[in-house]
Amino acid sequence: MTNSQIADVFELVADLLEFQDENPFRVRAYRNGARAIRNLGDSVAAIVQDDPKRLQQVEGIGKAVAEKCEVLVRTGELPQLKKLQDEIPESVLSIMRIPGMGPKKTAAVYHELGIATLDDLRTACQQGRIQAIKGFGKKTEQTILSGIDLAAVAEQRIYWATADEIVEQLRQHLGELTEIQQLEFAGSYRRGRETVGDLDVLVVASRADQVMDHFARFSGSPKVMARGDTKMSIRIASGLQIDLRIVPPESFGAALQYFTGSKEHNVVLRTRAKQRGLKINEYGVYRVEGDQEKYVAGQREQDVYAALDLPWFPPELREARHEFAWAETGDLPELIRWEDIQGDLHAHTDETDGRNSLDEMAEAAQDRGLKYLAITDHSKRVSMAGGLDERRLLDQWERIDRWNERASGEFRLLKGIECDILEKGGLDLPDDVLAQADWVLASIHYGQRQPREQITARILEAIRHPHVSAIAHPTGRLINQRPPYDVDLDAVFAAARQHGKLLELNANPMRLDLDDVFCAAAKSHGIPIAINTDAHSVESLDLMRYGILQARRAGLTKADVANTRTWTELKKMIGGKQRKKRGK
Ligand code: DGT
Ligand code: CA
Ligand code: CA
Ligand code: ZN
Repeated sequence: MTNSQIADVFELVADLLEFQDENPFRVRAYRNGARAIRNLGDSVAAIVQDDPKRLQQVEGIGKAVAEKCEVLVRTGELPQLKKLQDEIPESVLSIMRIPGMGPKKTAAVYHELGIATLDDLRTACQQGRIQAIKGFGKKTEQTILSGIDLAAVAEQRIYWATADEIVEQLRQHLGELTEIQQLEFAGSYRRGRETVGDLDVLVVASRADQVMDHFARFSGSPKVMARGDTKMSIRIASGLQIDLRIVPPESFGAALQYFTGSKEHNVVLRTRAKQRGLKINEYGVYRVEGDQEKYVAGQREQDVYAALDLPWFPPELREARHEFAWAETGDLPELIRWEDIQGDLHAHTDETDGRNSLDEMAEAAQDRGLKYLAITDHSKRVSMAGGLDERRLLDQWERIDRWNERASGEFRLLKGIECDILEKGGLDLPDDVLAQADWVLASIHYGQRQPREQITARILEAIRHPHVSAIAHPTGRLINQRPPYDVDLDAVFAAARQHGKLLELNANPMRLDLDDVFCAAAKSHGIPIAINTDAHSVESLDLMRYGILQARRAGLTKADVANTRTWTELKKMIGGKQRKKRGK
């Protein structure tokens, strides 16, 4: 079990205990434990193997949580959680996850109105019965209503990053079998979609029955939904379904192509095949001659495409958007890769709400092969995070100057700031301070629910501001949790283009604002995208890969991404058009 899976279990326990109105101290012990484990550099599983007593020395992990970690790691499950789950209807959980609900409010609607499902809750909101409960108002009712739709989706789709963890475990698990000759994960996971509905696994193996028996032992004891000769589906504890298919070697490429999808991409292929007197399915490409079908291709994916006179498509592009038109004219983009990234333009330190010091962040960025890192802590308006006022910011920049003077290599730290765009408009720090920065991000943390005109006007004003380099998280969405701001992105694109400003693709797998479609739109406006981790710790500098994946889905190349440039090049790029505007 990974740390984040263990943390999820404890958070669930905390939620369920709180729902049952348990002692708040007990609830807090589990929440603190979950947070500590999520932030822990070492793997809990490894500590348990090595010396379980060490767990209690971790700050935030008490005796009870430490003992339960041991049980979890050794058995893969927690009896206490099982008991809670028996007592509380499962559908209640999805109510709890709605923004603004939480365990306490969920318990209130459950006990007062007997509401246990999202559908019940929606009806009750529409009938105005929720606002009658103590502690709820008309506004809460509205918030709940808009949250229900998000929650309904969240129930069915998990983050790509979560899917990726499970894929890694399943790869290891199936890797234990020597009977497996080929193994690949297809579906939306392979296409890198930001959320994944279920996993699709393809296998070439000499003994199907053994593979299936082994598959049934993955991750504790999953529920076997269906088992045939070549196909099997399981559901693991988290609720995720995994479809396994065993295919003959001469069909592996065809199956990989077919089950990678997307459905829409496959529809185009089928039509194309027909036009050529061919037939395509998950077994191969066949030439149709009278009532005979002759196998043409199927072993390798590229052969399948070649049989239809098509190049091999990177899976991220297979959404039937532009890929076929590009192939036609030979313009398939060479998609951005992680190795192309030179720097990261959004990172926090322990000066505000980051976990690591400036020195630690700098070292970690160098370890990852980056050539520059912009330190962009929060500005003072974000008081919750201990945002920086002028004095503290200038102090930090002085330390950055000194750091760069001391450093011998090529790597440098950039003097940056994530400057808040105030609710009433305008920036949180004075111009003469911002003028001294290498790199200024502007972003919205407050007033996110303002009406469209107001929030758009605030962002446009920031874009026009001479010292702003880029807009950080331009939509503010949290995938599966919080909808984007009601912002007019067309207006944002137009302004960004006019003023030579960059837009951020936040690489955090729960954020990824801009999404693939918006990134492609930004590109079509000629706006450079900055893929930033928004790292709040050294480990989260690794989030870059999720941003890259989304950028690839948008068809972005190295040239479309600003931080593939050296700092000298990038400085010229943000300086050029912007300085002209300033009349220098
Ligand atoms: P998901 O699981 O909802 O995140 O999305 P996918 O794309 O993984 O969809 P899934 O698991 O239902 O099916 C995997 C792939 O199999 C899908 O991308 C394309 C292919 N496929 C499934 N059903 C059909 C179908 O009815 N027609 C065609 N042409 N392809 C299909
Ligand atoms: Ca799937
Ligand atoms: Ca599937
Ligand atoms: Zn940030």
